[in-house]
Amino acid sequence: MKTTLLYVMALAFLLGGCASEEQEASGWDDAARARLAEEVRAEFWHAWTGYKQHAWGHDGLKPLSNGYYDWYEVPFYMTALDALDTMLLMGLDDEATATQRFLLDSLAFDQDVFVQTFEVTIRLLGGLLSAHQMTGEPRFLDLAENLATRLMPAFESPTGMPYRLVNLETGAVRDSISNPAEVGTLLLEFGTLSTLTGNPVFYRKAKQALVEVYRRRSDIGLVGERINVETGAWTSTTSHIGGLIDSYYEYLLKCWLLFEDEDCKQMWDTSRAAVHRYLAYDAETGFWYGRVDMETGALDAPEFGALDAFFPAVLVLDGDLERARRLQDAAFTMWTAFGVEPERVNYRTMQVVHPAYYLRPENIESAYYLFHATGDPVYLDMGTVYLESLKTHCRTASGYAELESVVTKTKRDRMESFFLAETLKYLYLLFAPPETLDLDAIVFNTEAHPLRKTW
Ligand code: DMJ
Repeated sequence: MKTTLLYVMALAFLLGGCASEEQEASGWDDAARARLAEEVRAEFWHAWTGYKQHAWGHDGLKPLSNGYYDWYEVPFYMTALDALDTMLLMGLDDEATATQRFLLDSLAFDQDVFVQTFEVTIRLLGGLLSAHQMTGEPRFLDLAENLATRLMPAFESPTGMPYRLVNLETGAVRDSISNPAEVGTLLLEFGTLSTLTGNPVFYRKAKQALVEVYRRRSDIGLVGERINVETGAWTSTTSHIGGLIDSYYEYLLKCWLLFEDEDCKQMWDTSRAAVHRYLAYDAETGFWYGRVDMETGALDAPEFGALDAFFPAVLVLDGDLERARRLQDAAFTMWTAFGVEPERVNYRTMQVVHPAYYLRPENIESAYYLFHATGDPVYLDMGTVYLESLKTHCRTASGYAELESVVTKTKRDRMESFFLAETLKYLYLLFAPPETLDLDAIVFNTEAHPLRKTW
């Protein structure tokens, strides 16, 4: 990394927003924050250069065997595209320019492969849109439009809810059993594309999909975790805020924040009320959101996990700081109880239900939003714990590895692209000076790609 850049960053901290008295009293002056931001940036550099050395031209790094993996028969450079806007935010400008050049030369979506509509939308389409907005490069927008056009056949189901898989070349579709997250987490990206290209069809299709999930909520206002996009019938009626459902709720609110779409606000307001009423749970161990039956609200399992930990961030955006703080306290307990958070825990007994840690960002993301909203240094303290845990348990010679188990701390040979897109981005932004990114001027998609309202 360039020393001049480091110097400029340090200076920015000194000149930039001063720490509040509360922060200084707790030992968090600007210099302390600058040190931590720089440490996170160095860890990003470590993982990025490992990816470059061992997995360049592929989707992701295998950080134990120093190999690579691809999601499909052809690579889409998932980690490079997912990490690009993080580099830009960290001021790694030369590296970002080189990566941009590589992506523009290499990305091609005319491939005879079935891809996952949701994952490709949040990682690739979201990455292309934020890259376009941050660099002003029109070819990123062309690529985004090309990709989204190839994804469009996914929406041609009897209900308008997209199939999980679509072939980018033939438009053939597969896999009719989907879930609210995969159906309902497309509108920020497709909607942004509509506003930037002037073609409303992307917004219309993605919004219809979201509405079709909402329409099928139960009488008490909850959704299940699996749905057939051809018949519209629920195939699993377990309801919660975790994986398979999580970002459906996130996008109901964020669609209102980004597009001021009143329908989204109304859908969010109704859904939020049901979620608070039936899922929230005060246990001896803290304030949690559990798993219930969507029809009756009867408790299915007192479980919460790494993915559920996005919800304090959503509560902050909703202006509900009281619930956000309490839930974040609980989510942080889940992290510290094991040294790193497990994928799922029983919050009554604090026994692990699913022991893996996939380098997920949500716990950190929520601490970042809470710090932004409150300025409370307790969230900076949390940030140092996350960073130390990651370095202690997940760092390898070439990057960062997931954990098979937070109990044994056995590593797993995979580094997901969202580690660079989200986990280290949120951790960096937590410590970086506020002017690094004006959070009030953007809305993050669920993969932490900032989308700017330019319309
Ligand atoms: C990311 O791809 C997104 O944050 C998604 O919403 C949930 N799963 C991962 C991170 O855990």
